Amino acid sequence: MHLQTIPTDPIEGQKPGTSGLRKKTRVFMGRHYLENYVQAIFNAIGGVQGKSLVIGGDGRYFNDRAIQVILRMAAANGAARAIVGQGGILSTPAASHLIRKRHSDGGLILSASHNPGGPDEDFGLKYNTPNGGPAPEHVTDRVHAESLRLTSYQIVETSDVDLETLGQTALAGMIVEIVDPVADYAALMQQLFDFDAIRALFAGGFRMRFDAMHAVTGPYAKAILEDELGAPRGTVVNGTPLPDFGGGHPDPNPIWAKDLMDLMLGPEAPEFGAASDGDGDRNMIVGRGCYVTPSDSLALLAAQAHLAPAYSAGLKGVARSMPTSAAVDRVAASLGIACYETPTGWKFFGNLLDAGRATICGEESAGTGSDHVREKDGLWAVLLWLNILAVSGKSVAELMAEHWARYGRNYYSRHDYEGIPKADADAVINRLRAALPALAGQTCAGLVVTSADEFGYEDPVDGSVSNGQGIRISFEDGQRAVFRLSGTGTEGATIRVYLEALRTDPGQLTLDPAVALAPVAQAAEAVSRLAEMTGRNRPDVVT
Ligand code: VG1
Ligand code: CO
Repeated sequence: MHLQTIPTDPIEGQKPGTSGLRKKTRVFMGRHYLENYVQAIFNAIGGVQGKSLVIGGDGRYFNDRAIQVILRMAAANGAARAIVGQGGILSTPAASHLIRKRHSDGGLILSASHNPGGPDEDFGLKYNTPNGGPAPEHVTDRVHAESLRLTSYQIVETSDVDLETLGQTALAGMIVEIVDPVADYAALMQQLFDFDAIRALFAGGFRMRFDAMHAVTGPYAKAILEDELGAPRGTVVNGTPLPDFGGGHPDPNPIWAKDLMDLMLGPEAPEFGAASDGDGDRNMIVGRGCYVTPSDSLALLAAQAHLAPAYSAGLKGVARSMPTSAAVDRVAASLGIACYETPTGWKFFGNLLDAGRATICGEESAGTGSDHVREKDGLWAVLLWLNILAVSGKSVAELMAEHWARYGRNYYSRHDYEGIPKADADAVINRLRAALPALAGQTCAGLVVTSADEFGYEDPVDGSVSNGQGIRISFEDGQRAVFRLSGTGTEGATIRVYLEALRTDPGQLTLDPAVALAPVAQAAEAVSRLAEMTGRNRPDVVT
């Protein structure tokens, strides 16, 4: 075993996006690519000498190989301890919890989330800070800068570490501790929720299906829902993590979790359905005959969280990403608590959670979470829903109907245009940006624009500023269109168009969402000329 300093050249294209660095797996497997990025992270955080790191991932192809490289590099850079999920597995929220619980100096999470996995698909890696959350922009900027001036990296030459056997071993002076990936997380969930009430719910015949989409939450969901809470065996489907997620996108939405949708909207539907993504931080919620949009789920959870023990004293505040619908704003107003609007990406919630300004946060992309960790948390959202269902005794459809009757309904849909040549996507956004100053007061496809701007955020805790976070155009009557470029794709550019329309009239609460959103969809096209400029007549994915 010996320490090596390997000369290397800076590698272009190591700029982290919305959630860490995501690239084609073969790019990560390319010569020095992973090594450069890991060394850049270590350098950016002032080295890892004497530090402890949590390491784990969603089990996708290359997860295990990458962990071996990271461990050898951490040891070579003088780290004192690596805490690794058994088999290299840790869901993103479980990793966040472990970083916090073990007071470690941060963690490395290997995942490309909901993106497909495999040698020709996607891989990703991100650094989370000691608070358990994704690195904020000033840290990722430093990582990028380090990646551009790197001349060498440190690694020890040694045989592979056994990732399967629980317990401690040594690697070139560094302790490698292999831990059960589920136990600590399951214990945390037990503290937050009324497990007795949920157990009684299942004992009383309540049935659900949890689709783990062949991704990381399978073992967590089986341990908690089936073993702990008494849901029948078979409640969790697709529960074994596979390196290629069974060939699909582990993306919990009505498109990629179609089997679950079909079940829930069909005659054999159980009371409740849920799914989670590749790394376990997203959730989809669907009741019998009733799909719940992520924005509505956030609002409902904020309104009913007091039914769960951890939130019985009320919420300090809530936060949502800018493109997320304003449904939760209406709940916050009624509760008399603050509601923050942040840029897309969980890293922007970190300061609000740390400062105790927000308790529950969420994104329209199926991410919801609270101050129990510093990541969004798929199973947490499912358990909070179960807790609310158990204590209220109501169905998902009843809860949503009552919610809309009280607060109004924010109809919502996101249209994704994928694989657009970057120049074309930039042209659409640049044209829109240039048009913004003259838009207010104009009529677009029959709707009057009430305001139009490009979202910029000043963090209320540390004052840091993030500009260029999406174009938002508000129309009369609570209708809104938002345009932004994805920061997580690995091929071409993805334009996301987010559409919203508020209806408060009791007769307007059960429309077909496509009908409710048709006027704002037309106005969005009129104002952006997206179809005309990209030649795309319809979105690739509608959620
Ligand atoms: C997407 C979502 C965003 C989410 C991010 C990471 O980003 O829109 O809401 O935070 O993915 O999710 P973008 O830039 O492609 O729109 V995931 O589950 O990493 O962990
Ligand atoms: Co994810």
